[in-house]
Amino acid sequence: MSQTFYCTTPIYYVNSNPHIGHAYTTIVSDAIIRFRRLFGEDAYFLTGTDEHGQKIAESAAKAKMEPQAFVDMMTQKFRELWPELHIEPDQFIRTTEERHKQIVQQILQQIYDNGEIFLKEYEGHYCVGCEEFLNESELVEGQCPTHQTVPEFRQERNYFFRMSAYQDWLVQMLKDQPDWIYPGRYRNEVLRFLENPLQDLCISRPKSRLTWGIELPFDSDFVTYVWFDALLNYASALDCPDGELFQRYWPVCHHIIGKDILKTHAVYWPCMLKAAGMTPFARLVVHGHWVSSGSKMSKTLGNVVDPLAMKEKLGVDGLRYFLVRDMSFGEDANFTEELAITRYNGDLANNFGNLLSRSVNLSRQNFSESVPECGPLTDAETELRAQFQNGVEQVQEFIRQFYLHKALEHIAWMASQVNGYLQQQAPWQLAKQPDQRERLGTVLYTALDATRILVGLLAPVMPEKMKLASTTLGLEGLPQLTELQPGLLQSGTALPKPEPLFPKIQVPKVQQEAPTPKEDSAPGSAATPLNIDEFNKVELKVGLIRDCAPVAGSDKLLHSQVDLGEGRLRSIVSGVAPRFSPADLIGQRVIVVSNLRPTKLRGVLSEGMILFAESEKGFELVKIPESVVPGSTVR
Ligand code: ME8
Repeated sequence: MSQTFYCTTPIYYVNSNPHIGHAYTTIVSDAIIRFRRLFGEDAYFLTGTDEHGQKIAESAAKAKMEPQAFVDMMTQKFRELWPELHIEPDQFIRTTEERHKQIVQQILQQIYDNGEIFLKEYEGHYCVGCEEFLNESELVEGQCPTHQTVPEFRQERNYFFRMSAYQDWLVQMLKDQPDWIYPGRYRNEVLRFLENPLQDLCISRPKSRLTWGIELPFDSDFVTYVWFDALLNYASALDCPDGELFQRYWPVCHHIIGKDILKTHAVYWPCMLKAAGMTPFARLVVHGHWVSSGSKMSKTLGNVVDPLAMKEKLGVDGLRYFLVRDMSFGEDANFTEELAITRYNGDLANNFGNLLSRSVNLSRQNFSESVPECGPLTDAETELRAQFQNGVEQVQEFIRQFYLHKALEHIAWMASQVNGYLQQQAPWQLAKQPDQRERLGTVLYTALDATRILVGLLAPVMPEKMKLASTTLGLEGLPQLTELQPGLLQSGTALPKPEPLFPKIQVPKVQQEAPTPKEDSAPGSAATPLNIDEFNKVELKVGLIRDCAPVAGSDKLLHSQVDLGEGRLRSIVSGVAPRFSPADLIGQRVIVVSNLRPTKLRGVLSEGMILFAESEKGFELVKIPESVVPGSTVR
């Protein structure tokens, strides 16, 4: 029997339209599911909408609509968006569905009967944005740090869930299963939160204040707190506790969420499950936020990017690729149109697209529009084949670790290896030499065959474009996992005329190109002395290199994502590829000139300069101790 896998997204609030953050989590989950299916697993994918609570009731009132009519209208926007983004959930759940309400009531009753829910007088600070009471210690200058609003002070009788009783159990779970909350920094954040005593959780709202919710089964004067209702969607969608889906998928439940809802998922949810006598989820996988000008993008803050508008620019699959590739999983990432187009042009138009079109076109021209025969292999082909064999395993490993950005980085590297191979073998020259025909066939076969493997690896992220690419390679369908090994392309397969898969996009002209630097002064000559005011104009900062990859089509350039403590990563290109591999640089603390005018190198945005010391090996890293935080000034 094949291995099972269950992946959920948060169910999104329907108080306003879906935005790029919602699209991100859902696209990442969809890609994970497609990868798992490629690996032969039986994978199930759930998403949906969260439709109760004060925030929704207020939005409905603003829209002058009944809550039910309002949520019926809004949920459609999410449901209809997903297919447009090539997202194919197995199920879409709404918390206003009768089956969900019944399960919430059953579980509440069960926990109440177990004596874990009690009535108490309560006062506290309620943030409607979070739909949560916040402790004094969680407020920043009296405001909710996530929504930057002053919470309402409330005093009322409410039902409480005895969450404090589960603190020791939860801490032990986190210690026993280090990967349970992933990546580790979020596990550590939860452990730090649990260093303080865990409070009991208020799980009701009096109907005198809010009627838009699920009635408590043991007191009709109250409705259920929206988070207690919403979290249960993950189990109610599978017909817990006896449904066949629940039996099959609950033990392999993976929740993918943004870091904004870590506490509810990592603390409230496992305690609720434990109290209801259910096993906790298998894993909580947490990603960072897309930020815009240093602030989180969110509906409440009103600085959101519309996914449909970006889809018009990059195409759906181009947008999916950019989102998955450019967010280092777990970290925040900056969203700008320019970065998105730069990534698209670099990885898709220049690297992969160019590889596909030139290998197909050259084969069509020279081998009667079909895949040539592969002759004897030289070291160059053997090495490329080995890189691809390892590459497929490496990509699988990254996906299983939820390092999706690394998987795509590796695939882009594999594509650039094939482009490098073509550059070296120069089939366009071989084509001019009649005695090199067999060799020409071998080179083009190798390039086409490698491209076929890339198509299979990229299909979970770009399903539609890769279907087209596989047609361009004359394949009947997308390659399966067992076919992702070199040498399986059938010689003689007809190659249809390729359509450009990823036409290049013009980058909007927001920044001027930097002026060409003056020639270096002659060796041995003294540089012109600067006065201190002139020197002070140069801003030097400590940067942490979070990610690094070769620039497609260049032997010299490396493209780093550098954390300067600005709430986003800077894109910086350095000409040090002959000396360092990306792995040498990732994780290093370096000095960055941070106020250089941004420029483009080989089409890649560079927003600063990493300083290296010249040496007999070319360059050395100027390392900064780990105790120095990214963004520190160097003087
Ligand atoms: O919190 N960057 O719903 P929500 C990346 N209904 N992802 C983002 C993002 C951003 N800037 N902004 C939002 C809720 N997201 C609850 C969830 S689950 C039982 C209940 C994504 O509409 C990310 O996944 O506010 C985040 O966790 C989620 O949307 C919050 O969606």
